[in-house]
Amino acid sequence: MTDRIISWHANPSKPIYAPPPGAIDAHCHVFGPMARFPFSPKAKYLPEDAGPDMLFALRDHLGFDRNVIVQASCHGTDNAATLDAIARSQGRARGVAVVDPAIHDAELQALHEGGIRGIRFNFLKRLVDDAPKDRFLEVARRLPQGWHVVIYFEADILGELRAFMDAIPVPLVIDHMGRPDVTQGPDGADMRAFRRLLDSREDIHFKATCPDRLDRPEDGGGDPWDMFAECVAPLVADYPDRCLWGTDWPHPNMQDAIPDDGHLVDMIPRIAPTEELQRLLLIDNPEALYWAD
Ligand code: 0GY
Repeated sequence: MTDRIISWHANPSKPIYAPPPGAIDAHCHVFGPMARFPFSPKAKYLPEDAGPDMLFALRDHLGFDRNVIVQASCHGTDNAATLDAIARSQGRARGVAVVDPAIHDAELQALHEGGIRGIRFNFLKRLVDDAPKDRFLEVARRLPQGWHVVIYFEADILGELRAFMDAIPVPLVIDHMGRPDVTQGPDGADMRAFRRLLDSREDIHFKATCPDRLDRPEDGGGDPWDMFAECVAPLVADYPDRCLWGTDWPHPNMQDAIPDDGHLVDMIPRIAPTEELQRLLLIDNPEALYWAD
C-alpha cells in the first residue's frame, strides 16, 4: 500500500429532503485518526483520517440526529477508533464491532458498555483474508443479550451462506441487501433470492444503502441512481419493519466514484415515499436494534 486515499466528498450538498427529528444514519464508519488509532497491518486500503469530528459535522449538515458506526475492515479487530467515536458522541452513536472469534465474554461485555450492539461478519474477499464460518458461529452463540449479527456479502454467495445464516441464533442485518445486481430490476434473480432469504426468517433486517455501489455508471447507471430506487422501493414497501438506512460515509473504496452525501439523503423519499415508512426506516427500526435500552 502506498498513498492514503480520500473516498468522501469534500463539500456535500445540503439535501432537499429533511429527515424527521431523531433520524439515525445506521451505516457509517470512522477512519482513525491514524496517529491515535493505527490501521490494521492486514488493511486492504489505507485511508486519510475521517474521524468523529468530521462524522458528526456531516450528521448535522445532513439533518440526522444519531449514527451507528460500523467497524471498517481497515481497523481489523481493534475497535478502539469506533469506541472512541461512540464515547465522543454524547449518547448519539452506537456501534457494530468486528472481533476475533476467540474474544472472551468479558471483552464482549466491555464492548457492550462502550455502546456496541452487534458484530459484523465480512465475507468480501477483497476486504478480508478469511471468514471462518465455524468460528463465527461459535461467537454468535455467546453474544451479549440484545445483540445481533451484521453480515456483508455479495449476491453470488448468498446460496452458499444460507445454512450458516440459518444457524445464527440472533437477529441478522444484511449490509447493502447483499449487493444485488440492480440492473436485473426489482423482479430479477438477485432481488428474488434476497426476498427468499427475508421470507425464511422474520428477524432478518437489511440496509437499503449504497446506491453508489450498486447503481454504477459502468453499468449504465449512476447518480440519481434510478435502478437502485426501482429495486429498493418495493423491498422497503414489502418489508417496512425490517429496513435500515445509512450514508456509508466515508464510503470506503469509492474514491473513483465519490457520492454526494446530500444526494444520498435525497434517495430516502424515493425508496420510502410516506412519512410512516420514513419513520420506520430512519427511527423505529434502527432504534429497536441499537437503542433498545
Ligand atoms: C462498506 C463497504 C465496503 C467496505 C467496508 O469494512 C469495510 O472496509 O465495509 C466496501 O469496500 O464495499 O459497507 O463500507
